[in-house]
Amino acid sequence: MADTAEETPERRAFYDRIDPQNMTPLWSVMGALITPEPKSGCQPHIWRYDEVRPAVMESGSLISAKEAERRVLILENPGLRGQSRITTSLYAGLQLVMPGEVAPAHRHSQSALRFVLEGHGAHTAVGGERTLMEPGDFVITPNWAWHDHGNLSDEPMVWLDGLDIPIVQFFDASFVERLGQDEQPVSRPDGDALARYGEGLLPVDHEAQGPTSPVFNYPYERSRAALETMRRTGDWDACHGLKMRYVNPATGGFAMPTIGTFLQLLPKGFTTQRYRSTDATVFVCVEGEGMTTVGDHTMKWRPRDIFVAPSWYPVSHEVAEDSVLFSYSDRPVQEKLGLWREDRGNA
Ligand code: 1HN
Repeated sequence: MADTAEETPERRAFYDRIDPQNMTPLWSVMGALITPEPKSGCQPHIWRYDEVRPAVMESGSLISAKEAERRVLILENPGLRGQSRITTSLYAGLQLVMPGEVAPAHRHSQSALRFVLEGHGAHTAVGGERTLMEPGDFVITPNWAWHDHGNLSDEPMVWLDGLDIPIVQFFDASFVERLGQDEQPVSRPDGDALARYGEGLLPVDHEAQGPTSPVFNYPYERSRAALETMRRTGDWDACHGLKMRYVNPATGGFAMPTIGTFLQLLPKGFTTQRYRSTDATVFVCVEGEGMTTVGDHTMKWRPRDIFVAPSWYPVSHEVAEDSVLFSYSDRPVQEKLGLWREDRGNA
């Protein structure tokens, strides 16, 4: 198949004639539409927390969480500026909630995850339950669930927001509602969802209420302890070290329908084999220090740094210390559509 058919004066004249009818020839664009492998505008990039933190803190005196509704600095992929995307299909932002502030209750079609970077004890409420958040916690807001955030601690809290905004945008399926109160009524004690659904038990007659995990805070302390116990077997995957997927305990599927989330441990001195997959991935360093090569782009990272690997770019990690990476991607969507592919080692 020719990439682009040759343009002759006769053809050009024809294209010009059909243009007012809102038609255009496939043979001029086919090569760009159907590429032999993924060709993304998304670029490898890193946001170093030390470098971006001052701007996040400065936003705290520029506008209140209430006025902003959500006080967030969007992380825009340099190849996708102006589109509010960190990858082609996903959104990311750094959200700041100052002591005493509330981010008012609303709900929307987009699903959201929070990955806590800084601060202790601020909370988010989902489905009538509050959860206190600590660094490394992975917190979910299912789509169309009321949610509000508050900070009763005496320090700022910053987390990474990950949303499926571009996916919902693609389907033109966005709705939002404001509750009209700062905070939703709290009807369940802290920790109820985790006790009910996250202890290897389920209520005997439990029926899934939707595609999202009923557990909405996966505390880092527990996930980290699991990795530490598992490392004793020394069962390292050549491409991933020890990589776990956050799971919806009611279905065994991903915790969120549109966003796959992962936590991986790479032991000191480990270098992973080159790996590529079609799900562009956002990584967050939780602990340790290392270096990731994405295509021909090498990025050195430390805790709280956020970096991106676009679809089908070869990825290799090399760590100087025991390191933990959280990551998220659109893998559940691609799997459901039969599109997801990976390539281990030969990338
Ligand atoms: C949202 O609701 C939150 O609830 C964060 O914290 C970021 C970005 C776009 C649309 C809604 C939140 C968001 C958002």
